Amino acid sequence: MSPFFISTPIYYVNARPHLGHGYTTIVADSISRFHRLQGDATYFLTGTDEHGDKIVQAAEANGQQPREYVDAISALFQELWPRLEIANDQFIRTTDPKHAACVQHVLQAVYDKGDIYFDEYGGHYCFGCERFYTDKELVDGKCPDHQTAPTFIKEKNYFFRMSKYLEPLRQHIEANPDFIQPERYRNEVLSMLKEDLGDLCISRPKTRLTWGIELPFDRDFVTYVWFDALINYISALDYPQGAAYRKYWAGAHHLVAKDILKPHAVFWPTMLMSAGIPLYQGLRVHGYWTVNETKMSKSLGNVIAPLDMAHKYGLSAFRYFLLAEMSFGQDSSFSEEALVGRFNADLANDLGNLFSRSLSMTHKYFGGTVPECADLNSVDREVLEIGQNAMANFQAQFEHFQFSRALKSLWDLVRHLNKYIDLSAPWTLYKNQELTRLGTVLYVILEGMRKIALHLWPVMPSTSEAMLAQLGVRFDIQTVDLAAEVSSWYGLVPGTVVAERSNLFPRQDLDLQDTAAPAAKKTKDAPAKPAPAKPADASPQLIEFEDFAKLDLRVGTVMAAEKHPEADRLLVLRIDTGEPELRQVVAGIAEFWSADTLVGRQVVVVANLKPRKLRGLMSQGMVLAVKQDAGLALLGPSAAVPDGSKVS
Ligand code: ME8
Repeated sequence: MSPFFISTPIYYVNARPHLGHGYTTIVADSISRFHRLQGDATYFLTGTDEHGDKIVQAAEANGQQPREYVDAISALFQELWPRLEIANDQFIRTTDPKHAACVQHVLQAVYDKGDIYFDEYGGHYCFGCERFYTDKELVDGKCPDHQTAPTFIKEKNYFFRMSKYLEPLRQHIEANPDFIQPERYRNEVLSMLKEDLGDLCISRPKTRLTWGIELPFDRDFVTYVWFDALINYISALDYPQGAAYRKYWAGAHHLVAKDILKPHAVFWPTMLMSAGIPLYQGLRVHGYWTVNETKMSKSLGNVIAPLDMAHKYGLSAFRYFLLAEMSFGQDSSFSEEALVGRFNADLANDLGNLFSRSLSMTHKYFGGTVPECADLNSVDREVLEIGQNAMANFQAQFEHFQFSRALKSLWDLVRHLNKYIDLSAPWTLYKNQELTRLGTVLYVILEGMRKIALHLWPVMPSTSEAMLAQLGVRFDIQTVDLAAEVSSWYGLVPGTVVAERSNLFPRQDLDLQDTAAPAAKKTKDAPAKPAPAKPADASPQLIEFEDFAKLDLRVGTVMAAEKHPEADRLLVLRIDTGEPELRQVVAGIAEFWSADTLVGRQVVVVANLKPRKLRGLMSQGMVLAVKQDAGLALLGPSAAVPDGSKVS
């Protein structure tokens, strides 16, 4: 069991939590859960950064005392995380007394080492960044981050001899390629270190700011907010004596976005060197979420509230989307269109359908119990091979914070299992009563589904547990062996009872009401809002009830779909309408629906229509649909119902 410690930045309490904070913290939660699955001793830390000018100004603007204000905003963060299924081990606040004591301990150690000196300094100070800027760093005389003119401040302060440690730091980064990743940020820091970064001002006179931690060696000064904040990573572990520090610090990883690369890649390791504390293992840096190509900001009114998205589209979908959509290290643009598109394609179509049709086949063919797996043929062995690669890649990429690649690999297995179902046609095996072969095919599918569900636990914990429960498996982290999952395919016990149906990811329609971000163009998977219906015919022909009652309308699940070999407009559907055999329906919907988006969907079938041949293929009924200018909508039940249910 190796130790793994993961931290998020401690967030400023000058604003409510938004999507950016949500993303970093969900990533930290997922990676921590992944290490827990691997059996590592894992510790996950997050918290709030509560000192400094910025906070005092925000409290004043809110008509509150700093203490009252920080308590309220910090509580918003603390209350949000469990609602996003974030399971942090500790929530640290820089106003905690234990944190203040630790900051003073480290300051004293650095001071005793002779690495802190007193000096007068005049410079351009940005209150937004809470730091001095050199002339060279300003852009048109303004802070490049805040686009505001800095204030010239001349005062006496304490300085940390950071310059003394810059060369050892450079050597450490050169010798340890994994210290800062992805590579582009490692290179950025190496080029930063080519400049003369000088020393770091680490105090603020109390005449100007009192909301901070007092310097242990001069009571007229408080600690610079960054020197204070970075120490949270060890104060939380009860440095220097704490058992948690001794247990977890050796596996320390910090997760940040690129905005705070320099404090984490330069200030913090040089502080650690001076204080004689071992350096952290790894810094992992991600890019920004943007909305319509701009960084989120309160003033632009484009801030996305994480909980709104989770409520609207489901927490699992939201967490999955964040991890799958952002290529770790690069910027990514957030839009609800993209979220809905990915939801419908990956979760509703690929994963949801795999679950719903496999469980319903297990019920139909084996009374709902996992069948025995007999000898495998080459088609089955191909599934196992694709599965092994998918899981091995998933694990390797996840370990290296490449979440989008990891999920893409896992979806190779999801998609291949859907293909394997079509290829093996269990309905035909059943019709021919080849039950041993049918059992093997279903076993291979169900076991693949179990593996997929298990690997998704770090990303969508409760849904993963629900998927496992549908397969009759109770999630128990103590018994998970991820390495063994790659090499063996026989985890499911034949005879286990599985759920009758699964409706984990019902398709979503885009709903842009109450959304901050303006809509962009619609995606293929997000149908446009319907155009108003044409006025009804003024004099519809009336029929007797008895005539209507002649219609036998049934709900059925599309188990397979393919293009008609000889007609572009036709699709050939195989629909489970609860009868011993699947119904073949030839439908003129190919213009509007692709075969793979239909599989797993419940539709309404006219079941007592006289069979007729359409371009050479027999069609046993029709599916009901509404045709509009915007496309063709298929009719179906609003929630899953047993196949064969009569529409009345
Ligand atoms: O910097 N995209 O706090 P902070 C992605 N208190 N991530 C984003 C984001 C976006 N658009 N916006 C914010 C501070 N984040 C200091 C940290 S640590 C010792 C002190 C996330 O509230 C991302 O993790 O400004 C970023 O690094 C962090 O919020 C900044 O949070």
